[in-house]
Amino acid sequence: MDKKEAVNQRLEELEEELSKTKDNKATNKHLAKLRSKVAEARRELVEAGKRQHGKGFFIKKTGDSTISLLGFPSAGKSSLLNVLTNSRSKTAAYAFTTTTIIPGTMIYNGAHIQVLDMPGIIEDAHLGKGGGKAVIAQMRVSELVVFVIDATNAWQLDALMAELKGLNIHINEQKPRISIIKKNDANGIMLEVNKSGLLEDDIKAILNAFGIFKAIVKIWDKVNEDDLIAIISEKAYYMRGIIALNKVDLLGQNKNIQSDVSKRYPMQVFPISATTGHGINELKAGIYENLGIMRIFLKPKIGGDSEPIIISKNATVGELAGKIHTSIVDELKCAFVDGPSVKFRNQRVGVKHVLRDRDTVTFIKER
Ligand SMILES: Nc1nc2c(ncn2[C@@H]2O[C@H](COP(=O)(O)OP(=O)(O)OP(=O)(O)O)[C@@H](O)[C@H]2O)c(=O)[nH]1
Ligand SMILES: [Mg+2]
Repeated sequence: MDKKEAVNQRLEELEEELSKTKDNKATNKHLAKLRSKVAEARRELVEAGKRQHGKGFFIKKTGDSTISLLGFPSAGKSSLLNVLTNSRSKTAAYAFTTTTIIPGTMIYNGAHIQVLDMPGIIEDAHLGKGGGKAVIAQMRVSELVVFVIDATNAWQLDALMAELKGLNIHINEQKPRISIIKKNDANGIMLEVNKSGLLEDDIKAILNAFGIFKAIVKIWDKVNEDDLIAIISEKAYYMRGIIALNKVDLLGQNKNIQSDVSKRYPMQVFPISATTGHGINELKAGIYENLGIMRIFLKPKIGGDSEPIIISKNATVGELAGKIHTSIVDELKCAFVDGPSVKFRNQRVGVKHVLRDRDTVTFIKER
C-alpha cells in the first residue's frame, strides 16, 4: 500500500467516525479533535496528490474562458462552485475537504465559463507548503482569479495577497512595458528609452546578470529593480482578480467589512453567501464583466444554433473572422453589422471595425 492509499484508508475511518458522532455538548471536544485529524489527513493527501506529476491533478482548459476560485481552507470555494455551476464538489466543516482541482461550467450570457474549485491554500504556499505551488501553477493559466474570503476571517485576504506577492503575481496591475531585443551586432546594451526611474548602470548590471550583453532595450514604464528582474526572468505574472467576500450571512452587525476590503486592494468586492444565495447573481455578472469578453451573433447562423460567438472585448471584424475560420479571413471583403457598434441597421463596415457586445455580423466574401 503506498502512502496515498494509507492516508485514504485512515481518512475513511475518521470520516466514518465523524459522521456517526452526534453533535452535542458532550461530544464537542471529540468532534473538534476528529475534524482536525481529518483536516490533517486531507492536507497530506493534497500534498501527496501534487507530487504525482501528470496524474490528473491539472485540468485541461475548456470553454470560452477559465476562472479559478482561490482561498484558504473552508472559505467556501466548493460551496461557491456548486452554486455557480452544474458541478458538485464536496463541502464540509473541516479544512482541505477538496484535495484536487474540481472543474465546473457556468453558462452566462451564452458564454461557457470554466470554473475551477481549488484545494485550499495556506500560509507559506509560495514556499511550497500544503502543495500550494501546484494550485498556483494552475491558477496562473486562468483568465480571472476569484479570491474567496471568509468574511468572518477577513485577515485571510491580506495573507493571500502576501502569498501572491511571494510568487510575483500582480493582480489588476498593468504589466510594465519593456522591450529587450537581443542583437549580436549591437554595441553593448543600448538603452533607447528609459522611463523606469532606475539608473542606466543598474539596468545594465541586471541585464548582464541574466547573460544579456548585446541588446536594444526600451523601458516605457516606471519599474523597480525587483519587478525588472522578475520580468526579465519571466517569473512575473499579471492577472485579473475580484474578491468574493463569502459567508456574509454570518456577519451580523459587522457590515463595514466590504468597504474596508475594497479600500485596501484594487479589486471589485462582491459580498455573497454561498449557502443563502445572497449576491450570487451580482457575482456572476461581475465575473463576466471582468473576463473582458463579449457576445457576437452571426447571420446567417453557423450550424443553425443561436448561441453567440464569445470573443475578447473590442475585437474587430477581422479578429472575429479569424476566430471562426482562417478561410473566412482570406476571403473577407467587408461585413454588415447590426447593433451597438453601428449608427444604423446593417451598416457596411471594414475588417478593422471594432465590435461591441451583442452585435450581429454578416460576413461578405470577395467574389
Ligand atoms: N454560513 C455560511 N457557511 C458557509 C458559506 N459558504 C460555505 N459555508 C460552510 O463553510 C464550510 C466550508 O465550505 P467549503 O465549501 O467546503 O469550503 P472550501 O473553501 O471548499 O474548503 P476546502 O476545500 O477545505 O479548501 C462548510 O461547512 C460550508 O457549509 C456561507 O456563505 N455561509
Ligand atoms: Mg473545497
